[in-house]
Amino acid sequence: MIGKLKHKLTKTREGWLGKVTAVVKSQPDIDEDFFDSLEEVLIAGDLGVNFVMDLMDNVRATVEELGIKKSENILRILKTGMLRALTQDLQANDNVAAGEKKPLVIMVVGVNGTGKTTTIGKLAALFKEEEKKVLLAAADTFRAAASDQLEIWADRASVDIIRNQPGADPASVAFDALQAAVSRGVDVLIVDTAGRLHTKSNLMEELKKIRRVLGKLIPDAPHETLLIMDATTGQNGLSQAKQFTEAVGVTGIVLTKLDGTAKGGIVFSITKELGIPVKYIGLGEKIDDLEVFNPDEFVEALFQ
Ligand SMILES: Nc1nc2c(ncn2[C@@H]2O[C@H](COP(=O)(O)OP(=O)(O)O)[C@@H](O)[C@H]2O)c(=O)[nH]1
Ligand SMILES: [Mg+2]
Repeated sequence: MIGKLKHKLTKTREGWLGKVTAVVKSQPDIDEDFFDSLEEVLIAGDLGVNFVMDLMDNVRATVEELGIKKSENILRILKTGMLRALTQDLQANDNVAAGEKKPLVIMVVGVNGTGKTTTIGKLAALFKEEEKKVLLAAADTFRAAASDQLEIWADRASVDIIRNQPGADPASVAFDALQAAVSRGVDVLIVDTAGRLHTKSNLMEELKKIRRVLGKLIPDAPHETLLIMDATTGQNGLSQAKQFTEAVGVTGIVLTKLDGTAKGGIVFSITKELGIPVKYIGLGEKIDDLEVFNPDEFVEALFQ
């Protein structure tokens, strides 16, 4: 597991950890210059200014407290600080647990191209592995190709799908799918949604309507609303994310495309800026390229 993660995070690790290591080598003594250089490479590494400020406070305090003089000790301190940042202030990082609710209803939201449909396919496969009965709802009816794409993933994961004509009311597709999920004894219903409509405010209204309609059949549905974020957009993804979290009550983030980007440090600013846990990470385009996010393993893989 760590091996794969380590491999997939190569670019992120090389992007800033390599630079931290270089700073440590060229500035063996911890002084103000060293702290400045360290702060600079962390900010350049897409960790987010606010996160880096907090982290630096934490690092300075630890250095002082322990009387550390040599910069070679800094990686260990950074690692501890980063792990703490990912786990503090968040409730237990409970992952979507099928079984407590039946059907467990997961709504998937996010900007076009972030990886919603792909992630749904991968999630379906994960639940199938747990021997859950899965149903997909193609409520992205805005683009004609979207339902076809979801159907391909449904086939790959060997799960059923409820779809309608392009242009059909997304909320009615979601409603039909939830009815089908109840009558077929489905364990997990995953609802795909559009990432773009004619205007952004329409999209948010549409997503709210889907939520309301689901809640009419099962009052606490959707039980989980996953926002899909593309790691390659770095800090820019955060303002988009805020729009979704304000409008539709996001309960967890899935950070996709962590393979092949140097911007994986975005994980830290997501946690800091949104206060919503990252629950899964996407590490590629294949069906098994999705992992439950584990902060310990993630930080371990980053520093190896
Ligand atoms: N490398 C990589 N590509 C991904 C990942 N997740 C999705 N993609 C790709 O991103 C593109 C958009 O994905 P899609 O699921 O259609 O996004 P949607 O518009 O949000 O539904 C596709 O080419 C996917 O193969 C990932 O974790 N890693
Ligand atoms: Mg899609």
